[in-house]
Amino acid sequence: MLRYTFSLLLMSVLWQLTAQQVSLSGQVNTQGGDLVSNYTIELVSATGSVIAAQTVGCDDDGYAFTNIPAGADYVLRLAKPNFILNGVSTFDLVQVARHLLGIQPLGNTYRIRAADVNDSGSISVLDMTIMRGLILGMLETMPGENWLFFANGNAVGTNGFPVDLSSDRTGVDFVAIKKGDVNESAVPCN
Ligand SMILES: [Ca+2]
Ligand SMILES: [Ca+2]
Repeated sequence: MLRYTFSLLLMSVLWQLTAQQVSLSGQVNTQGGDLVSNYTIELVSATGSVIAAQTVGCDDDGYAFTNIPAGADYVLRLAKPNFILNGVSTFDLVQVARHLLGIQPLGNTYRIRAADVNDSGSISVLDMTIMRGLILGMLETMPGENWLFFANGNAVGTNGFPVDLSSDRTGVDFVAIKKGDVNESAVPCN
């Protein structure tokens, strides 16, 4: 019996030692297809532990994780700390005003989301007031996150983006938008 138990234990240890390891890679781009950098990306386990983290710099061609234990319940979390006025100018303010007045709709879900700087779910004069305050230096922070990430057209929430790593994955890509920048003039490497 003891020998049987020992054999089982040995098999379990051997299985864990040889457990499949996988890799994961992808890019973050603007909606126009420009590579975005200077962001952090974390791979988080089902129990909430950060398995791996990476800061992607201007010279990097996307993110890449290797030697990850295979599993189906990972999530990716992204964040891009950035100076708040990157890409935000009076030109954006005019575009938002024209959208609100019905003169020229922003016409694109990413742009519409970028204009909703207070994360209220709609564009209003309040968003314009915040943008104006930022441009004039009267405000130093924006409500919520500065940059937002999307996968397959859907916003990646604070819980992260679920990713199945039962096998190697490539091309797990995201689109990033800078809040307040409706004409995509933000420098993506900043
Ligand atoms: Ca709003
Ligand atoms: Ca802009």
